[in-house]
Order: sequence, then structure tokens, then C-alpha cells
Amino acid sequence: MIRHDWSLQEIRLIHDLPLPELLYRAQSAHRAYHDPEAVQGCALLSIKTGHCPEDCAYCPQSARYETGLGSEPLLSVRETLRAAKNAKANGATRFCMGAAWREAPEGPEFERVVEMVRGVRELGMEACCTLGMLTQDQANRLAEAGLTAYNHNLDTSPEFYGEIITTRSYQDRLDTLARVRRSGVTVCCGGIIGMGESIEDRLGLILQLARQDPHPESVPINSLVRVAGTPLAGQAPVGGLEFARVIATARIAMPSSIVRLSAGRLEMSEEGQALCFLAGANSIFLGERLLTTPNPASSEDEGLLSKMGMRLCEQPLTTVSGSQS
Ligand code: SAM
Ligand code: DTB
Ligand code: SF4
Repeated sequence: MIRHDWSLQEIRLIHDLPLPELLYRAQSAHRAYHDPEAVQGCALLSIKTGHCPEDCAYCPQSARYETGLGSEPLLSVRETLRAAKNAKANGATRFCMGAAWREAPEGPEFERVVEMVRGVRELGMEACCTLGMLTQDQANRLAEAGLTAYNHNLDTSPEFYGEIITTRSYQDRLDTLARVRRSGVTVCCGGIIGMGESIEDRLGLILQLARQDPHPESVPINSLVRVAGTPLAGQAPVGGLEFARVIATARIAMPSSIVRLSAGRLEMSEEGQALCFLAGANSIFLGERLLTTPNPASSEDEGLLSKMGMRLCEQPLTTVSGSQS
């Protein structure tokens, strides 16, 4: 049953269950809506890199931190579609284009992104964008171009958010998410674990997502990639069991959503990643680069999936109307 009336106490009780019971419930929820042997492969491309005016404390692309990352102008449609074709050939069915903008610009740059979305859809892939804040008109134009999903993360609980970002509010993010929802594009919204937040903050994020009606169709759970020069570079790594508990809790609270084991896999063991799949994660990013940081090589991922007797989904999972097959 899909619920939207979760309380923090209920989510806490689930998260704190003995691990065998938590995994059993997560598996049961997973199997009610998804093939437990298949994961969706997605690919990321940074279409506009660096020099972002925001101060997100985790992010290598903020202009405020010395991370050694250059600034690159918006890629061409041709370069982007070349990367998308390559991603498709490597097994990805969803292509996500990320830009280091506070908000999507108006004018020729936006038109170029619209062309990219059209081109990715023509390849038969799901198209996702993450461009910062959007106006309603921009969301509608992306919808018209066939955009499958828009990624805009809440990142953490409303209470902890101010420790991480000061240049835009939680409400700004909720407003953009509402515009995406209104446009008919599906919502991709999640957060980051390992920024120094409490367990209550992790569950506060899940509560925010699980109280939305409908739930975000896609929920990326990132483990912080600690980048030298960012304020969060010295955070302690998150243990695999702790991380899997968050995945399982998200899976139980939002059973029909795709829960994505997103950034941070390079630092996880094979066993840690396997536990995340058993806890209900059913998507990973493929390819050696996320936006600006490294990701496991495809040979590693092929090895892991084959050892688990699992496989990549051959077909896209999300249709533009928001229904999942
Ligand atoms: N600038 C746009 C925005 O912030 O909405 C889009 C790109 S931004 C890089 C997309 C998401 O990547 C962020 O919301 C954050 O959750 C995630 N992210 C960024 N840096 C990360 C890091 N070092 N570790 C894990 N996730 C990260
Ligand atoms: C999301 O939640 N994770 C992806 C995607 N949405 C855009 C981004 C991860 C970025 C990790 C840091 C980097 O490579 O720059
Ligand atoms: Fe900019 Fe997005 Fe990075 Fe924040 S997460 S600094 S908005 S690119």
C-alpha cells in the first residue's frame, strides 16, 4: 500500500528495526512493485561545469571553494548526444544532464538544453535534467520537449539544511519541485548521507519525500563524495550498514519509487553495495565519472552484478506521464 501520511516516529521505528526484519520488510515492499533482480543503469553528464554561485558545502562546483575544478561553458548538443549514445551502448537507459547553475537561464542556453532533451528522447532513452531552480514556463518547455524527469534534491532535513546551504532555502527547492510536478515531468528528488547529519535528519529527509503525494518517482540516495577544498572534506565516511538502513527505510516508505544508489559507490565495498540492492536499491550510475568525481569502472559493475546474479534493465522504466512499468 502506498502511504503519504507517515510520521517521523513511524519512520524511526522502521529504520531502527533489527536488520533481518528491516531487510525482510524492504524486500517485501521491493518485490511488490519491482523486479528484484534488475537495476536500472543511468549515466550522468556535466553539461555545464563549475563556477556555481551557490554555497552547497558538499559541492566541488561551488565557486566559493578551491577544489581545483575549472569552469567549462555549456556543451554543444552534438557533444552531449555523442555521450548519450555512448552511455546507451554501455547499458544505460536513462541519461541525466547536470548543470552548475543556481537557476536555469533564459535564452539561447536554455534552448540548447531543450534541444539536448529532444535528442536524448529520440535515442529512446529516458532524459533527466538537473539545472537548479526552474520557473513554471521553463518546466513546461522541458515537458514539451519530452523530458522524463527533473532532478532537484532536498539534500537533507529542513532542520539541518541551513548548516549545508545558505544561498537558497528549503522552500525554494519545494517550490521548484511543485513546478516540475505541475508540468507533468516526473520528479527525481533525494539527498546526501554523510554530511554530519543526525539519524533524525536522515529520517527527516525521508519523511519530506514520503509525505509528498505522489511520491517522487525517483529517489537518489547519495553517499557524500568528500572533495578536498569543500567544507565537508573532513567528514567521517558512512558505514555500509548505516547506509543500507537508509535505503531500506526509503524503500519501505516509498515502495513504488525507484531508489537509486547514487554517488559514493567508489568508496563502498562490493558487499556494502550488495546490501544496498538487498535493501531495495534498484538503480546505479554507470560510467567512470559522475558529474565531476570518479565512479566505479564498468568492468567492476559488470563483475558485481554478475556475482550477484543480477542484471541491468534493458528497457526504460519511467514514462513521461509518471507511470512506471
Ligand atoms: N546545480 C544544480 C542543483 O544543485 O540543483 C544541479 C547539479 S547538483 C551537482 C545535483 C546534486 O548532486 C546535488 O543536489 C547533490 O545532492 C548532489 N551532489 C553534489 N555534490 C555531491 C557530493 N560531493 N557528494 C554527493 N552528492 C553530491
Ligand atoms: C544526484 O542525486 N546525484 C547525482 C545526480 N543527482 C545529478 C550527482 C552526484 C554528484 C556527485 C559529485 C560530482 O560528481 O560532482
Ligand atoms: Fe551549484 Fe548545484 Fe553544486 Fe549547489 S549542488 S554548488 S547549486 S552545482
